[in-house]
Amino acid sequence: MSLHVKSREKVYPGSGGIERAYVPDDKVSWDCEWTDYSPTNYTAPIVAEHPVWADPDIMGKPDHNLKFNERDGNINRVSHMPKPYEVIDGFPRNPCGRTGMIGRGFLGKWGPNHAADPIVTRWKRNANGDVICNQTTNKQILQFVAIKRKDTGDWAIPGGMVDAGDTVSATLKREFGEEAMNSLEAPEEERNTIEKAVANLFRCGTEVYRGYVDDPRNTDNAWMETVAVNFHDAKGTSVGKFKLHAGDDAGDVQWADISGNISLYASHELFISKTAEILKAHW
Ligand code: RP5
Repeated sequence: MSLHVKSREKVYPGSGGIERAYVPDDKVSWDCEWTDYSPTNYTAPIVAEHPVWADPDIMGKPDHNLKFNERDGNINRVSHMPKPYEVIDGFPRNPCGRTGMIGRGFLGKWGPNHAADPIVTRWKRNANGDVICNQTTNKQILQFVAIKRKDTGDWAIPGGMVDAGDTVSATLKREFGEEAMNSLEAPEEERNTIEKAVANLFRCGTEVYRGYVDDPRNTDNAWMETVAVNFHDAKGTSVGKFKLHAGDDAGDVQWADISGNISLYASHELFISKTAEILKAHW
């Protein structure tokens, strides 16, 4: 994972203008001593109210009983990073360095917040059904199911949080169903066929990434991690044949062309570029 970029964006998304403290590139690493570091303390009101998906507030409560770097009841607080994260004065510390903000922002969990990202792909085809190649690289063009996020307006993989006690594979299917399939242009009676096609495609995926996400919601004490899995419909006869409906209330969904020019939410460009590499597609 490269240096924090999105995790240092000045204005915290959805906060109504709360700003992070400025962190220069050379001070991101915790190895660089910085005695004057004065991060903004922000936890969104909705998180502070302690809904079911969020941890209790542990600020000022060093004797809290959250168990970091291990399974804590049905909550997975183990990081996908190679080493356990540090816990300083009772607070988990972001393994990728400073973000200019402490507290949890909009993230529910202290420490890692686990997500899963389903990357559903097909080859781009012309009206005759022939696969289209990029004229410069002469490589086949890949498309993936992209959604437009309501919080930032960025295009993204339709991923979501792994609920307490849930598995990554269940989350991959659920999130794809909720965020992308609901907008399929299909009459009600076709839904069964579509659901079967999705269930089949999701039986066998290729893991393309497991680890930290440079998400704009990250703080020094709470951060996103994910498992991104590719489900490729090589023949375009399964999920790949369904049209996606853009522009309804559920937000935009589309088959987006994959190339090196693509700009996506958080670290999603990295996951998409790895997918293109694995499938030897145009980038
Ligand atoms: C990203 O946030 C992950 O890669 C995943 O796509 C997403 C999960 O958060 P929500 O979409 O549930 O807000 O870091």
